Parts: sequence; C-alpha cells; structure tokens
Amino acid sequence: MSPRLNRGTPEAVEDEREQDALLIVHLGFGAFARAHTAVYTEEANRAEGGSSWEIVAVTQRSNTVVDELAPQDGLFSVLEEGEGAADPRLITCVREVLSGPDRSETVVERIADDRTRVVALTITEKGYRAVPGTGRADLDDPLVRADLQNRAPTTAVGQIVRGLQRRADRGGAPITVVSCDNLPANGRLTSGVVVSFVEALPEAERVALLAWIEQNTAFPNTMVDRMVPQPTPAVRARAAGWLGVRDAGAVSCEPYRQWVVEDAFASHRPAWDKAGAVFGGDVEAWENTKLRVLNASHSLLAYLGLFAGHASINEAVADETFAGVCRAMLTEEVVPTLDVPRGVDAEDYCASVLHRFANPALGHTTAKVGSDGSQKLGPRLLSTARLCLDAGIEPRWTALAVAAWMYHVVTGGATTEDEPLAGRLREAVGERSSAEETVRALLSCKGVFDETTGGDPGFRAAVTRWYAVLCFGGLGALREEVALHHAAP
Ligand code: CS2
Repeated sequence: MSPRLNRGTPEAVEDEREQDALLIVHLGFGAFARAHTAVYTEEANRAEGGSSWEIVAVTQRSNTVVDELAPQDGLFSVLEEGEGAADPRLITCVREVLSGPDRSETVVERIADDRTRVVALTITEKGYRAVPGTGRADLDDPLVRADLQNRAPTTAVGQIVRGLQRRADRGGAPITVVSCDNLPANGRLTSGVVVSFVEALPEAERVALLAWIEQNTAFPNTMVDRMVPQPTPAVRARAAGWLGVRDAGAVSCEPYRQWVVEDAFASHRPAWDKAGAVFGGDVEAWENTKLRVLNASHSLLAYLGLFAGHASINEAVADETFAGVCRAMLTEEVVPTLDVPRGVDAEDYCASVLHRFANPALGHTTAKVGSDGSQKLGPRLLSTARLCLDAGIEPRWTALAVAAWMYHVVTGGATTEDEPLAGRLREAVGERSSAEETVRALLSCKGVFDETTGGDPGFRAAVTRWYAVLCFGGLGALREEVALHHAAP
C-alpha cells in the first residue's frame, strides 16, 4: 500500500506550528467544512502571510473523519470538479482532530482555551436539537437531557455550553459561535438553543453564565454555499494521483463558493474577507434566497430524481420534466414571494443555480440531498408554501416536492440512517393505504409541519393529488400531469 499523506511527506507544505496561533474549534468537521470553511481559513492565513489561525476539527457522531485525518496530521486535499475548476490544493490549517463522543472533555477544554476565538458549526439541521419553530433546545431529547447533567457532553449544544462555562469561570476572552448550516437565522437559532440550555441548568450555574454569555459571546447569522458531495474512492484516487501519496481525507466540490457573514464578532476572527467572504452583507435576504431557491430546488430534484431512478442531481436536472417543474416552482411560487438581496436579479440567480446543478463532474447524489428530509422541508419548501397560501397563490409545485418526499418516506427510502424521524414517520403512516389518509397523517407530524401549513385544506388537497399520481400512476402519469399543469393558466 502506498504511503499516507502527513506533515513529513515532501508534497506537504512543511510549516512550523505557530505558538501564538488563534484557534477555531469546528464542530461537525465533515466534507462540507473541509471544502468550505477550511478553504476560507487556509486562504485567509495565506493572505495574512502565515498560519495565524488553526482549526481543531471535532467529529459529531462517527469516527470516520478522525480515522481519515488524524493519521495525516490533519492534512487533506480539496479537488474542484467541473467547468472553471482550479488546481487541487492541500489544506494545512487543521492541527488537531478530535472524536466528539470519545474526547468530549478535550473538546470542552479547547472551547474554553483562551486562544480559541471562534467555534464554527456544520452539524446539519438535526444537530441543533431544537424544538421546530421555537428556536429553543429540545429538553425532551434524551441526549440533551443527559448533557444537562453531564460535564463530558456529547451534543453540540452541551459541548458549547460546558466550554463557555469553563471559559467564564476562568475569565476568558470573548468568543464567537459561527453557525454554517442551512437554516434561516442560523446564528439566532444557535443563540436560542444555547441560552435555553443554560436556562435549564441549576440556578447556581445558570445566572452567572447567562450574564457572561450575554456580554462575551456573539452568534452572527451566516449564509454558506458550496455543493460538496460525499467523498468517493474515485476522489481519493484522483487526490493520490496528484499528491503521489494516499489521502483518505480528500474531498471534492464544485468550483463555486459563497459565504455571507453578519459582521457581529465578539473578538478576533480570521481574515475570511480576504478569501472572498462578504461581511455585513444582506445576510437575512441571502439566507432566505439561498434556502428557498437553491436548497428547495435541490430537495425537489432529489425526491423527483429518487422517484424516477436518477442517481445524481445532474441526471435529475437533465430530465426536462423535472427541470421544468423546478423552473415553474421558482418562477411561480418562490420568486413572487421572495425578497432577494440588494443588487441581485432573481431570474439570473435561479438560472445560475440550475446551471450549477447540471455540473456533470460533481456526482452529487439524490440520496444524499434527499436525506434528513424532515429537517429540510420546513426551511426550504414549507416557507414558500405558507407565503404562497397567504398571497393567494396555489403552491402546486412546492406541493409536488412535499408529495415526492412523502413517497420517498412511505416506500422505505427514509431509513434511520438518513432520516432522524424515520421511526415517528413510519408510525404515523402505519397501515394506511389511501393517498388521502397517508398524506393527512404525514401532514400532522409535528416536528415536520406546522399546523397552519400542514392543516391547510388547499395545501393538503394539492399534496394529495400529486401523491396519488406518484403512488398509483407512476412516472408516465407524473410526466402527463406535469404537462397538463404547465398548459393550465
Ligand atoms: C444540499 C446542500 O444536501 C443538501 O441538502 O441541498 O448540502 C447543498 O449542496 C448546499 O447547501 C449548497 O450550498
């Protein structure tokens, strides 16, 4: 077997560990973090003329990333794929890789460490363990409950709070918690989850900590964008070809990347702006636009693609019926109810997103984008449904996306591996056989649908019509039905 990438291999940039480097503790260091946030940090360091920021990479549940990166001293390569791709690059700013579940005490200690000025999060929607629609931690979640008692916490919120608590006890420097997940107002959500967790602690711990957090911790909202598929053996083979050594941590991504960050930091931050991040932009409008255009279309194409047997997003968007559905959803339902950021042309933005989806080299799978649907539907699609219903627009295409998700759930696509509410959804559906009963049961699932949207008779009727076509008509019938709707005024 060929040798493995590490800081001793000649291909790696040999640089001394900086004694005075500041730290970013990154919770959830999966493929996205490696191809997005770490790339910005690497470039920011370079722009500043040295490695002034180092990342402590923490995994959430599995140890795969530790196994990939720890033997390589945190080094890995990032390979852009498709039109406009830059040369591969080696990322050198990760200096420690920790298993969150196994090394929770160290994680807490790193967050408390005075050199740490940023905690970054890419923990996915479900990692926040929030009660949907409330912005507060789910205190009924067994792991959250355990962490309220626990000094060696396993949840992200538990790790952050225990780290801040230790930091406060030591009178540490202010710190910023930067959420990089696809959720509206992700900073506000993180702050709500952290504060509600602290509020549930015993009074002796609670009062001083709340005051410290209020004065010393910032939670800026951010919008992150870059399509990063699950790394495959082919990606690792390409990296090895480039490096001449094995790289188990290599990731691939599209050339495009964007990061809009609210300029509200409590203390130092990396010069991410020098790597292209935009500070103080129209963050809220960007978050909503990206979620309701890009992520919504992504989910729509994923579920329609899974239905039709398309393995990747680029295959799904090459299917004219589905591309047409996507364009119709954007033009008829999303854009009329969306406030785009200043200076952005909505049509151009939508077209650029569909162009990015068509990247044939990316291999972004419909299964991956379709995972965790119960967590993604709300911010991506149901917001549009609600706004359309309020504006008197029938959200027929958004309803098709929801129906296709339901089909995916009912036909067994949503396993416990890739859907946190799999058990609850299965239970809700039970033995029901009619389209109407099934749709009604799923629309009543709290944690996915709120009462106003899930309980709206017009929305239910639209979802039921599509669901029946998917279940009892098949692909041909779906294509015909879509054509009829396109022809309808
Ligand atoms: C995708 C996102 O997996 C998914 O749900 O929609 O990860 C998407 O690729 C990114 O948000 C693009 O920025």
